[in-house]
Amino acid sequence: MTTVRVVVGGAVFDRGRLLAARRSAPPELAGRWELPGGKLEPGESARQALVRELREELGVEVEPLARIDGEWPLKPPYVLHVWTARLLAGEVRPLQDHDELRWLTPDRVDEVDWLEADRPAVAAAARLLSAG
Ligand code: DCM
Repeated sequence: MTTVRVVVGGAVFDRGRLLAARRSAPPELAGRWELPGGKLEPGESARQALVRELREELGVEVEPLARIDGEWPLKPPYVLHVWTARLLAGEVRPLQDHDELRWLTPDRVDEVDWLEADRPAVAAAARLLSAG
């Protein structure tokens, strides 16, 4: 029996925009855009993992807000969960795993080539942003 392992992605909001991050690795994912995040470590909650990953990858502090309904399959045994999060402090910089970052208004989220798994959560995040 295999237990699923959670990768948590952050739909990071700041001043009405959503953060998109372009992956620099591995080669098969490089150039595609994602909601930044990563794997939960043993004993960690999704909120804790998201705060840690975004500190490591982007150099910022975020406050996780709420989980977006749904769970999306990645390479087994991983599944993607997405949480909205608010930027608390710092300027995002691509410190690890990414080579470009972009802040997108909700009408423009389709302008980047999102990884397939992220698309439903990106659409939900854009609806939340549009609703204010
Ligand atoms: N992944 C994804 N969308 C995200 C985060 C991760 O599709 N928002 C995928 C890419 C990798 C796997 O999850 O196949 C593990 O990610 P990482 O290499 O960042 O740990």
